[in-house]
Amino acid sequence: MANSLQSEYKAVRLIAVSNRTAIDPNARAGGLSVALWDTLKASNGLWIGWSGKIKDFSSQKATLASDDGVDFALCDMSKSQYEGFYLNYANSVLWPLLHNRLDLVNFETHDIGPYRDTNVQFANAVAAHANLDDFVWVHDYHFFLLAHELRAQGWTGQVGFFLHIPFPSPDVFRALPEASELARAICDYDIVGLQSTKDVTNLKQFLSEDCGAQYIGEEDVMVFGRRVTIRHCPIGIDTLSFKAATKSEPAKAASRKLRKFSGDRKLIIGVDRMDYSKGLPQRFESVSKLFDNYPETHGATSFIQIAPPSRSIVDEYIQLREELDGLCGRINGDYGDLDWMPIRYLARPYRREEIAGLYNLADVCLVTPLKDGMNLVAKEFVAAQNPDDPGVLILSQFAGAAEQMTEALIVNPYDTEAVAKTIFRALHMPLDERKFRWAALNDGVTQLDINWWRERFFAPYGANASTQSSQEAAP
Ligand code: GDG
Repeated sequence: MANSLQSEYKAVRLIAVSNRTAIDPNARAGGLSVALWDTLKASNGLWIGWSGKIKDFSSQKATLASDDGVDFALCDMSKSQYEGFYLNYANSVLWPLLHNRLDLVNFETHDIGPYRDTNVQFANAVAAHANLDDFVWVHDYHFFLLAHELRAQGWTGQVGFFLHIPFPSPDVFRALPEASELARAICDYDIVGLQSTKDVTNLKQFLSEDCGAQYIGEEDVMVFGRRVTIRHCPIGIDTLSFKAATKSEPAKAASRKLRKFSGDRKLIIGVDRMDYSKGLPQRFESVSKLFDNYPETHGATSFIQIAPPSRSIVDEYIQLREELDGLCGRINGDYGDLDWMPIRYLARPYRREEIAGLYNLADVCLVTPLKDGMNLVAKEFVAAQNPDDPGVLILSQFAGAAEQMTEALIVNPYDTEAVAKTIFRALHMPLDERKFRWAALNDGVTQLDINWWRERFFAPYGANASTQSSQEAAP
């Protein structure tokens, strides 16, 4: 199966399915959109997703559009579907569960019905627009059931799945009342790609303990009478284009603007969707402890956090916003001075080029999620550095990226005292050590980029595929 997968994907059209597509400017801050846009653009593919529109009732008919070499088939949602599928099951049940936050899962009000219905709706859109010899590539936790629904309609074509967020340990996954249904449905995909080796181990363990999966070879399992490939595919960024973005006019303008405000102070940066998985309150506490424990940083160091709000009508996200507003106010109130603002917290999105310019200017980047599938910010920061005077990456051990980016300063984000100490170390790291660490990280980010990720997903022999050139033609 795997051999035919790779040979076919170069010749066939890709059909991507994800909840949000990058045709919607509001969805462009997400890592998934950033990653898929370039991949589809290079392959003249079709992208099926939510139109972003909420209608009185959901229409089963997708609207067609096209933008910059990519075709789109966009499905509307009804208000009750948006609430039941998107806000409730996907983002208040699956998102916290898969990020190990059982305390935040809405078990009492949870209802898989709208999730099932939406997976049927999107499976219908695939069946209406794809041919059997296309390769259907489904993305993320919104669509665990999609291949199962397609198979139920008699679809025999190839369907792959990539999970952008973590797959938790079997005991955490078992807490979901519909764990068996979802696991059964995952097995209707031909290939399942996961971000980290931990995710692969967790899924394999669940399938073997709860679904009787038998392992054949390094990657393949026999389960429910099917052969399924489970592959470790850590996502990368479009490194060359990101490096180019740091040299763009908007990048230079953004860094000039910030430099004017910050003077010659050392700069620490964080860039995250405002999400409880990203560990922002703990990060603010760490910065507060930096100012507590190291008075010499007063007036000499500033922290800038860019945090565009997301899912801002879900309760947990409203609470997070309030918590961050409070923490930032307290820290600036405690430590700030007439001519120095310790924390600049900007709860709004910036252009990709502007973000690239800010990374380039920063001395230290804080990527400290409590749990993260990969984390693209860590890779973008490295790509944006100046080789002669690179900044230092501080990275949570709980980000998928920590498996690859071992030359970063790896921290436990819950241990805020230790993170403060690590920030201080990063601010004073000698140039030689900064250069040495950055060069190793930059090699990884350059070689294992977005093209490498796509090649690896489709590659015939998982681990061996890592030697493939990132310059190979796009499918
Ligand atoms: C999921 C997984 C996995 C952020 N603010 C702005 C902005 N961003 C961009 C960053 C980066 C992306 O958004 C965020 O990357 P993450 O990796 O943190 O992504 P998630 O949204 O959590 O997405 C994650 C990812 O999928 C890919 O598989 O890495 O683990 O959770 O690219 O630069 N972009 C712009 N303005 C902003 O203000 N333009």
